Amino acid sequence: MWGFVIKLKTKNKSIVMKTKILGLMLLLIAFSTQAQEKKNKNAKFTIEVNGNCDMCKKRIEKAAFETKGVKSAVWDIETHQLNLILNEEKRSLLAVEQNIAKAGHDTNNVKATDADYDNLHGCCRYERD
Ligand SMILES: [Cu+2]
Repeated sequence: MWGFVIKLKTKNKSIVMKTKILGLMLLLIAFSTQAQEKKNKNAKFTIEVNGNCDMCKKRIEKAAFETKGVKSAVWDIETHQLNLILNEEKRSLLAVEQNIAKAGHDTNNVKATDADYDNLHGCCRYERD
Protein backbone atom coordinates (compact mmCIF):
# COMPACT_ATOMS: atom_id res chain seq x y z
CA MET A 1 0.00 0.00 0.00
CA TRP A 2 2.74 2.47 1.00
CA GLY A 3 4.80 1.44 -1.95
CA PHE A 4 1.91 2.25 -4.24
CA VAL A 5 1.45 5.73 -2.77
CA ILE A 6 5.16 6.53 -3.12
CA LYS A 7 5.14 5.30 -6.70
CA LEU A 8 2.14 7.50 -7.49
CA LYS A 9 3.83 10.53 -5.90
CA THR A 10 7.07 10.11 -7.82
CA LYS A 11 5.10 9.58 -11.00
CA ASN A 12 3.20 12.80 -10.42
CA LYS A 13 6.43 14.63 -9.72
CA SER A 14 7.95 13.58 -12.99
CA ILE A 15 4.80 14.59 -14.87
CA VAL A 16 4.93 18.02 -13.25
CA MET A 17 8.62 18.28 -14.19
CA LYS A 18 7.91 17.25 -17.75
CA THR A 19 5.12 19.80 -18.01
CA LYS A 20 7.41 22.51 -16.67
CA ILE A 21 10.18 21.64 -19.11
CA LEU A 22 7.71 21.53 -21.99
CA GLY A 23 6.34 24.93 -20.99
CA LEU A 24 9.83 26.37 -20.85
CA MET A 25 10.67 24.98 -24.27
CA LEU A 26 7.48 26.40 -25.79
CA LEU A 27 8.32 29.78 -24.30
CA LEU A 28 11.80 29.59 -25.78
CA ILE A 29 10.45 28.68 -29.22
CA ALA A 30 7.95 31.52 -29.06
CA PHE A 31 10.74 33.94 -28.19
CA SER A 32 13.05 32.82 -30.95
CA THR A 33 10.41 32.93 -33.68
CA GLN A 34 9.41 36.40 -32.58
CA ALA A 35 13.05 37.48 -32.80
CA GLN A 36 13.26 36.07 -36.31
CA GLU A 37 10.11 37.79 -37.50
CA LYS A 38 11.13 41.18 -36.24
CA LYS A 39 13.10 42.57 -39.15
CA ASN A 40 15.15 45.73 -39.09
CA LYS A 41 13.79 48.59 -41.17
CA ASN A 42 17.14 50.36 -41.15
CA ALA A 43 19.64 47.53 -41.24
CA LYS A 44 23.19 48.67 -41.99
CA PHE A 45 25.54 46.51 -43.99
CA THR A 46 29.02 46.91 -45.37
CA ILE A 47 29.88 44.49 -48.13
CA GLU A 48 32.69 44.24 -50.62
CA VAL A 49 31.81 44.82 -54.27
CA ASN A 50 34.43 44.54 -56.98
CA GLY A 51 34.87 47.41 -59.44
CA ASN A 52 37.29 50.03 -60.75
CA CYS A 53 36.13 53.51 -61.47
CA ASP A 54 33.51 56.21 -61.22
CA MET A 55 31.39 54.49 -63.85
CA CYS A 56 31.41 51.35 -61.72
CA LYS A 57 30.41 53.41 -58.70
CA LYS A 58 27.34 54.76 -60.52
CA ARG A 59 26.42 51.32 -61.86
CA ILE A 60 26.81 49.59 -58.49
CA GLU A 61 24.86 52.24 -56.59
CA LYS A 62 22.13 52.29 -59.26
CA ALA A 63 21.76 48.50 -59.08
CA ALA A 64 21.55 48.68 -55.30
CA PHE A 65 18.91 51.44 -55.40
CA GLU A 66 16.86 49.49 -57.92
CA THR A 67 16.35 46.90 -55.19
CA LYS A 68 13.23 47.58 -53.15
CA GLY A 69 13.97 48.56 -49.57
CA VAL A 70 17.39 50.10 -50.21
CA LYS A 71 17.50 53.52 -48.55
CA SER A 72 21.16 54.32 -48.93
CA ALA A 73 23.95 52.91 -51.06
CA VAL A 74 27.45 54.37 -51.20
CA TRP A 75 30.33 52.57 -52.87
CA ASP A 76 33.93 53.57 -52.33
CA ILE A 77 36.30 53.31 -55.32
CA GLU A 78 39.40 52.88 -53.15
CA THR A 79 38.21 50.33 -50.60
CA HIS A 80 35.55 48.61 -52.76
CA GLN A 81 33.24 48.78 -49.75
CA LEU A 82 29.53 49.31 -50.28
CA ASN A 83 27.69 50.82 -47.34
CA LEU A 84 24.02 49.97 -47.36
CA ILE A 85 20.96 50.92 -45.38
CA LEU A 86 18.23 48.42 -46.11
CA ASN A 87 14.66 47.82 -44.99
CA GLU A 88 14.81 44.10 -44.37
CA GLU A 89 11.03 43.90 -44.34
CA LYS A 90 11.11 44.53 -48.09
CA ARG A 91 14.24 42.79 -49.39
CA SER A 92 17.15 40.80 -48.06
CA LEU A 93 20.81 41.66 -48.42
CA LEU A 94 21.13 38.72 -50.79
CA ALA A 95 18.56 40.28 -53.13
CA VAL A 96 20.64 43.46 -53.29
CA GLU A 97 23.77 41.43 -54.02
CA GLN A 98 21.96 39.54 -56.79
CA ASN A 99 20.99 42.80 -58.49
CA ILE A 100 24.55 44.13 -58.27
CA ALA A 101 25.91 40.87 -59.68
CA LYS A 102 23.42 41.12 -62.53
CA ALA A 103 24.92 44.53 -63.36
CA GLY A 104 28.28 42.76 -63.71
CA HIS A 105 29.91 43.28 -60.33
CA ASP A 106 31.02 40.49 -58.00
CA THR A 107 29.90 40.82 -54.36
CA ASN A 108 30.72 38.89 -51.19
CA ASN A 109 28.13 36.20 -51.74
CA VAL A 110 27.06 36.52 -55.36
CA LYS A 111 29.38 36.41 -58.36
CA ALA A 112 28.40 37.93 -61.70
CA THR A 113 27.97 35.51 -64.59
CA ASP A 114 30.69 35.68 -67.26
CA ALA A 115 28.10 37.07 -69.70
CA ASP A 116 27.12 39.88 -67.30
CA TYR A 117 30.79 40.61 -66.60
CA ASP A 118 31.56 40.77 -70.34
CA ASN A 119 28.78 43.34 -70.78
CA LEU A 120 30.77 45.81 -68.70
CA HIS A 121 32.47 48.75 -70.37
CA GLY A 122 36.13 47.98 -71.18
CA CYS A 123 37.58 50.19 -68.45
CA CYS A 124 35.22 48.65 -65.91
CA ARG A 125 36.44 45.06 -66.33
CA TYR A 126 37.98 44.75 -62.90
CA GLU A 127 40.36 41.95 -62.00
CA ARG A 128 38.41 38.98 -60.77
CA ASP A 129 39.67 36.76 -58.00
CU1 LIG B 1 34.17 51.29 -64.09
